Amino acid sequence: MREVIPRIMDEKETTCGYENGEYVLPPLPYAAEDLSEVLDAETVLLHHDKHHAAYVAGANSAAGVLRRIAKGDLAAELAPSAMEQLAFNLGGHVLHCLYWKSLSPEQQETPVGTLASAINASFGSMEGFERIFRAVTLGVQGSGWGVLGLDPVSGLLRIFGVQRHQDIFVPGVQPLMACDVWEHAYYLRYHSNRAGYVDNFLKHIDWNNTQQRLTSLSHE
Ligand code: MN3
Repeated sequence: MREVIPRIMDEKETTCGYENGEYVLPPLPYAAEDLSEVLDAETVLLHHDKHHAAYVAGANSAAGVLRRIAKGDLAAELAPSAMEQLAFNLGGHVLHCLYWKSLSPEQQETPVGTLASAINASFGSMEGFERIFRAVTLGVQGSGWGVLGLDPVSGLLRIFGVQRHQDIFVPGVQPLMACDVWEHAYYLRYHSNRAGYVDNFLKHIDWNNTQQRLTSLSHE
């Protein structure tokens, strides 16, 4: 009989924190105060150390419940709610990992190379991208995200509004860049001015990271 393989992916290949069978909170890729041009350090620390950490804990808790159900130690009737908890919390973990890497402390030049070509092919121009990105992120009702992703059918880049952490509507979309528009992401500095936050976010997108993600997908 084949041995059960506990992991199907090398830990180094995961795009977010996972070690020794547990989801883990990766450190910020910069100091919290380094983002001061776009966000205050208190918001960044609360967001990372409290909110993101809570999604990591929630994902581990739900995954633990599902493991116990699979073993027969808990009733199978608990599976649908545990699955919903996993989707919400793991979705939060994935998108927050992407969010931290989507932000750059320095203002960025517009993309070049293959990413610029992909943006032009998908939106006509950088202005076209920004027009849709602003409208979608500002249009997210309540808590959610604006996500730049790769459409698995056309190979074009698309911008999606994601409700909560998991309702993205098109299965198979590969997220490349994400803007958190839950109020905890921006309220201390921007208050109800989500547009001001999104405009500043747009100036601080780490396009190198987006380019790397696009390149790694193109080579799969
Ligand atoms: Mn958040």
